Amino acid sequence: MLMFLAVAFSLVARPADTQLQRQYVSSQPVNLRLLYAQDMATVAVTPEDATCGMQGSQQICSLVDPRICQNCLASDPRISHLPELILDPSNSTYWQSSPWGDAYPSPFVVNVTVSLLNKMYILEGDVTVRFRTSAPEAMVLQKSRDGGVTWTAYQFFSIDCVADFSMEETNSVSVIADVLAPSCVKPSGSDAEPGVYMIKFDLTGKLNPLIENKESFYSELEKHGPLWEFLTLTDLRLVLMRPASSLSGGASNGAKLHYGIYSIDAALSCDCNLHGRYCELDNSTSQVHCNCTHNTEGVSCERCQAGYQALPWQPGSNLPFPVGTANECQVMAVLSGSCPHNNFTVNPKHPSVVNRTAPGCSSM
Ligand SMILES: [Ca+2]
Repeated sequence: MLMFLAVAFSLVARPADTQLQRQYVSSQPVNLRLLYAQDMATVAVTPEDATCGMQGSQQICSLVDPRICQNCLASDPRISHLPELILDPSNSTYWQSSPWGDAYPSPFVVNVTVSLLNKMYILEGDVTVRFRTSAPEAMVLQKSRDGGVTWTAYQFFSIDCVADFSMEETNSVSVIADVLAPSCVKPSGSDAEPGVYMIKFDLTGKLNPLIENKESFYSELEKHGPLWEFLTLTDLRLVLMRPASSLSGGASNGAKLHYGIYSIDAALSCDCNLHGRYCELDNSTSQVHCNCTHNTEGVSCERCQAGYQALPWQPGSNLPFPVGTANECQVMAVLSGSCPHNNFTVNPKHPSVVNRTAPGCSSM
C-alpha cells in the first residue's frame, strides 16, 4: 500500500504508553486517504455533471493563460478527472469540475462530500485541501454527525466575507464559544508546491488555547456536550460556491473558470469509547466496527461482553490525566442455579462486589 502523509499532529498529544502505563485505550489517528484505501470512506461530487466530461468531451483552460487548454472526458481514463482522484494515494491526480459555462446558471455551486462508513470519527487535526492552481473565491467546509442528513459549518472561506456570508472576517479565538463558532477567513493558503494552492481548516490553531489545560479539556470533552459534538463527524463536505476570478469575467468567461482538487486530508480517529485502538471493515457485512478491548463489544465498544457485566458499562476516560481510567468490564462468576447474570455480581478480582447477590440466589 502506498503511504500517505504522516499524521503529524494530534490534538490529544499523549506520552508513549511505555512511559506512563495508560489505563484507557485510545484509537489511533488515521489519514482520510488511508480510510478510503481501506474502503472505509467514500467521496462524491454533486451535481454529477459538475465533474468534467460526463456528457462528452469538454475543454478546460488555464486561468493564468487561457490559451492553454486540455480536453476532459470521463469515459476515457487517460483524460478523465473523476471524484475518487481526491482521495486516491497520488498527490498529482485531481478531480476537475466542468467549466462554468452556459450549462450552469449563476452561481456555480458544487458539493464535494467525503463520507465515513457507518461510524463516528473524531477530528484529530487540520483539514487540508489542495486545490489545482487556485482556491475558489467562496466556499464552506461543513460536517455532518448523522450520515449527511444535517450539516453544520466548520469554516467559511471568502475573498469578501461580508458580501458572501454577512460575516466579519476573523481569526481570533480565546474561549470555547469562539472555538466552536464557525468563522469566515480569506481563502489564503500556501502555494509551496508548483500549481497547488493549499487551504487549511486550522483546527489545531483553534484548539491550542483549550488544550493548554488538559484536565479541563478532557473534562469538557467527556461531557459529550458542545466540544464533543464539534469534534465528531460522519461526513465532511466542501461547498464550492464561486470559482477563482469569476468576478472579473463571470460565467460568460466559460472554459477558464472551474474547480480542481488534488486531495483532501484530515486525521481522524474512530470513536471506540476509549476501549478500542482502531476500527476495521467487516467484509461480510460491509460495516466498520471497533477492535474492542476491556471485555467490551459492539460497533463502538458500547457494551460489556456476556459474562463481563459485573458492573454497568462505562466509557474509558482520559481522566485523571495523563493515566486515565480504563473502566473495563468485569468478569462475573457464574454460579449454579437459575440466577440471572445481571443479578449475580460475584467477582473474584473485585471482592467489593462479591456480596451483591440477588434475592433467592445462594451466596459464594
Ligand atoms: Ca489525488
